[in-house]
Amino acid sequence: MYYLLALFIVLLDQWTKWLVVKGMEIGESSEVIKDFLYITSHRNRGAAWGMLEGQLWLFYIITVVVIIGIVYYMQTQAKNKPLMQSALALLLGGAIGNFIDRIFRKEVVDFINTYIFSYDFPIFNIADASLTMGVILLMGAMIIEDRKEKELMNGKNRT
Ligand code: KNH
Repeated sequence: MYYLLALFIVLLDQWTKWLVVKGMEIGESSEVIKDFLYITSHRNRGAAWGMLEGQLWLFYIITVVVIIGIVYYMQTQAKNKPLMQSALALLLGGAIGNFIDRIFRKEVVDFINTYIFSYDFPIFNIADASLTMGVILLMGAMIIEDRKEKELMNGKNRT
């Protein structure tokens, strides 16, 4: 079941956050790849880019809605659609990972500090990466499913 993939993501996310919390002071930064990748211990009380700082209740509600939506979607639409199911598993794992932080820490631990996209790209974590990849993969899966249906329909019309 794809829930195992989601569980793996949650465990990986929580383990890396635990390592950062235990092993680093807030604000401390260690270089992984010069001018490219650093591990910087950071906390975020908001959503992406620190939006809606401190609105924890709003985040709880959105996250619960997101999780329910994903599970519902997995059980209905995404049945025997592996690409869509894995995208949903990535989203589920990421959402739960940050949800755990928000419940137990009242903030999210971030540590992946990259300078690829733009100089001031926000520091994020495994859960965010999983969410972002899930969003991209889900959009891809929808496009592919849509194309398949069109071909199927055209095939019927042609015969
Ligand atoms: C990450 C983001 C692009 C755009 C949103 C959507 C609203 C609702 C619940 C969550 C939120 C999200 C979900 C309450 C880092 C499940 C850093 C964030 C996004 C999303 C726009 C911190 C994640 C920046 C807390 C991709 C953010 C970033 C969250 C979703 C890129 C769709 C780079 C990734 C690689 N994370 O949402 O400090 O700002 O870790 O938890 O905000 O709130 O990610």
